[in-house]
Amino acid sequence: MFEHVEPFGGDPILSLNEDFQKDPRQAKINLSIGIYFDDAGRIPVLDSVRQAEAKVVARNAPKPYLPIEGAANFREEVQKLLFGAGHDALAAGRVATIQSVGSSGGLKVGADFIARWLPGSEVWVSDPSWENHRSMFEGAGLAVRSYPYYDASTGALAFDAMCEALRRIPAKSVVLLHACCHNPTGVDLTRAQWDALIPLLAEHDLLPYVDLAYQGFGDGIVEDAYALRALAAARGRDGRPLSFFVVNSFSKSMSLYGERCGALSVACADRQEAVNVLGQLKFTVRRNYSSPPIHGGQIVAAVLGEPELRRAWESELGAMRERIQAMRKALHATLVQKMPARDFDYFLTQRGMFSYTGLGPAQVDRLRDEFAVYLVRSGRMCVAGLNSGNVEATGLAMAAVLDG
Ligand code: KET
Repeated sequence: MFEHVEPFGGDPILSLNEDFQKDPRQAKINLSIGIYFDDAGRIPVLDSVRQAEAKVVARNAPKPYLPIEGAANFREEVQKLLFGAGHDALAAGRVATIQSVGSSGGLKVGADFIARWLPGSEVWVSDPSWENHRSMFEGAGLAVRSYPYYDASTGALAFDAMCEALRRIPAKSVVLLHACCHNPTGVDLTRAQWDALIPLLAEHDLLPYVDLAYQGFGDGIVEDAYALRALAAARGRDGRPLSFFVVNSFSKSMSLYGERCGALSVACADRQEAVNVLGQLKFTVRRNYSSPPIHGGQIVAAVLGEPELRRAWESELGAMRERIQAMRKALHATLVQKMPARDFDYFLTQRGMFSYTGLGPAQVDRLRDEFAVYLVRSGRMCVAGLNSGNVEATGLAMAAVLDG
């Protein structure tokens, strides 16, 4: 029956993280997976989350199946977080939101919806992007292509080339965009660039699909939602509100990775469309995993909805963001000291958890084999894995690899 089944080639991120766990070397440094570690190298349990969870457990509530679309309080809090309470789009009832199994689950439900209702649409992802984007949309049966994004020669955004390419792609194509903290490059659009891009998308009848996995790690919770709010204010070619998808995640922002908390929201032109879209998202979920889990979503809803917990979370998230920035500075300082002729300013200008180091696969392999420093082979470094105990060693190892 299964003789023809081929071995799994492994995942460029998750398999590497598994290899790291197995590495017996004491002084190993994990800068591979996109996880925030604290200064002691541990995955933090946020205080706000711990308190929220205690409240959820104390309720001693029964555990029925959630509705297919997820818990109402969770969905409402997500909408307010993304768009701002009282936003016109929410008041108009034109946003359909489902609770998803991580934002990955939301991405796939959205991809399945597109495959069913916009079957000829191609999906365009940035070059480069999170490796799993391509894999997920292809897994839904969609053709995936890429648009220019990162200019390796300057380390900056190739914004003109990006716009030029998007002007030429077929109408109704899906354009995958990172709202902030681009994975893997750490290079984001400025507000002015979003303001220029959005009318272009509308004019060419393209469907934006925004991935917001790192809200709060760029400039702040509200600041990092700028693209969403600008999209929500935009009009399509027909003069009606622009339609777009957004998936968001609490894996990183609440350090809730394994609870798989995320959501998919679809902004529609009007309330009736939103009702129909929500219905079809439910149908997709029902014949896939039926309904999402309760526990993590209730923790998120409590953190977002209870003012004291919310304040505590915002300050904890702010501290994570600042710690990453401090690590960027520390790494930069070591590298500049070792190699003063070289430009390492990109570590300071790139945003969020990741930096694209420009190291090639052979250099990444050397870092791992000789120095036990793990990066993704694309040269992506998770800066959130640096801490005061390993940042200098990382800088010295990088300098050694760059030198030889
Ligand atoms: N989108 C992006 C851009 C992203 O980086 C991740 C995870 C996800 C979605 C999925 O997150 P979820 O936990 O399903 O809400 N990225 C890290 C982990 C992974 O590859 O799964 C990473 O890039 O290392």
